[in-house]
Amino acid sequence: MKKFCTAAATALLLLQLQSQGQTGISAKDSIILEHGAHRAGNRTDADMERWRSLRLGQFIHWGLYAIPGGEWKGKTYNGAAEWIRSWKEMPQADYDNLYKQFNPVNYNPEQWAQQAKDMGTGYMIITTKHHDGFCLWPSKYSRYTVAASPWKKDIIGPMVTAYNKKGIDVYLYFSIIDWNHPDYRASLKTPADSLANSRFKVFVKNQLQELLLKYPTVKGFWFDGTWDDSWKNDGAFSDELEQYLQKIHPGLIIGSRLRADEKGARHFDSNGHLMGDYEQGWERKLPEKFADIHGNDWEGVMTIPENQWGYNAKWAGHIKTSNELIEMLVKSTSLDGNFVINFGPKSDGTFRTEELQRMQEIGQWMKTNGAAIRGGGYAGFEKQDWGYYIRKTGTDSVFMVVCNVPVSGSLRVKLTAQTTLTKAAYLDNPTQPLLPEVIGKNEYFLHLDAKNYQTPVVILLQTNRSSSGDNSHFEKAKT
Ligand code: JFZ
Repeated sequence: MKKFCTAAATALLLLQLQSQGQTGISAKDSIILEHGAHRAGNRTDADMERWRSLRLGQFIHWGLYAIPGGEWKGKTYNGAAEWIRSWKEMPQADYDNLYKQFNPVNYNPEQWAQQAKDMGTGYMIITTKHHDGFCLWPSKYSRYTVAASPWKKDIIGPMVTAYNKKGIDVYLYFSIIDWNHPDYRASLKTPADSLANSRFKVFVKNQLQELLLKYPTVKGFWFDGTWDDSWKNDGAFSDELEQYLQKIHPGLIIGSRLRADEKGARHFDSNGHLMGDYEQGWERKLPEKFADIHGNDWEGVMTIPENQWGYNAKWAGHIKTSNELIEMLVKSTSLDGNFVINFGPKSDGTFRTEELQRMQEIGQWMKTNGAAIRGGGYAGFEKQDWGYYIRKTGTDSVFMVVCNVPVSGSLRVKLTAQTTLTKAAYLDNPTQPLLPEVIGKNEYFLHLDAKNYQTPVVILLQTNRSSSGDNSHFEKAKT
């Protein structure tokens, strides 16, 4: 009997282990979930490796909201320009007729792609359909599309082609919330609501399938508008949808904002495991330290002004400078994340000068220093007073990105035991080495050239270490 019990227990344990392997849950999990995370740890396939290496992205919010640009009948809307339809001062019928004016005669996707390329962008995300429901592609499942506008033509196809031609990957933003669709329900209160919701789910699936078939080179979806009860309380559907999309388009990248588990938990399932391919909740804020990311791939999305994604004619409040955006990009890279800067083109298809200027200035910096960003990641230690360390993934090359030059002009670099600094040089001037001053055991000062630095300066370090596999040979210097 005892023997039998042990055998049964072993079999049960084996069974459990097997199912855990399939679902990505671990023995510590308190809840058994059918629609929780299906994988433990980050994806390691080539598509995900590529996404991870690109680091800098361009987000574009473009749609009918660019026409009012945050104003209606002389009044200014204080919210985010792309939300103007929800403002009581703007009759919804007025908004829903804006498509009759959508005619971006200066839309030049080749130029957009060139500008993005010049900024140093590795990938871009375009709003195929925002909350208003207006489709920038001629969807056969909707009448509320570019096809009904004076412009008539597809916006998305030429954009995908132009960006791909420049080597930039394209991701499609898609809002589940759809203010235009008669079957969209935020919550399901009656049997009629449930019926409408069932029809809506078919519609969503059709549109997504259509996008993948029409634009087969896209690399992923960027989902949004998934916070309403109707969506959150249907974890089975978002799970099925994710699997369906990745089946028809292997390698497709989908962030954590799409799904909910069967208990309504979003991004992270009820056991705390990330759902989807990367953490997609870093919006207009960034993690502070490596511990904040829990080892997950992540992406931060950032607006240049405060909370404005679509075109707003009057930017109010603080507008981020190129240097601030560069520092955020550096910080994200140093914490193993991607950084995506948002742009809101005007309704005629051109970018405002403030945005063009930032694209150019960031591009200028990326031209010299992009080697520290692309393929860069966490170096094994935290932020320093002078800035950030970034490691070229899988190598002994470590970049110091100096965002704050000390008044002394001296940067402290402390290595761990068994590690020596073999070389330090400005990234933009590799033949002129910086001679380190030894100030302690494996501890150095690098004396910067006295000059007025206008943008973050990058120093490339080469190190020599006797042990292998140890990543952490620099540590925060004690000051
Ligand atoms: C959403 C949209 O409502 C907005 O218009 C824009 O498209 C943005 C990228 O996404 O807004 C959000 C969504 C999530 C958070 C904040 C704003 N969030 O998680 O903090």
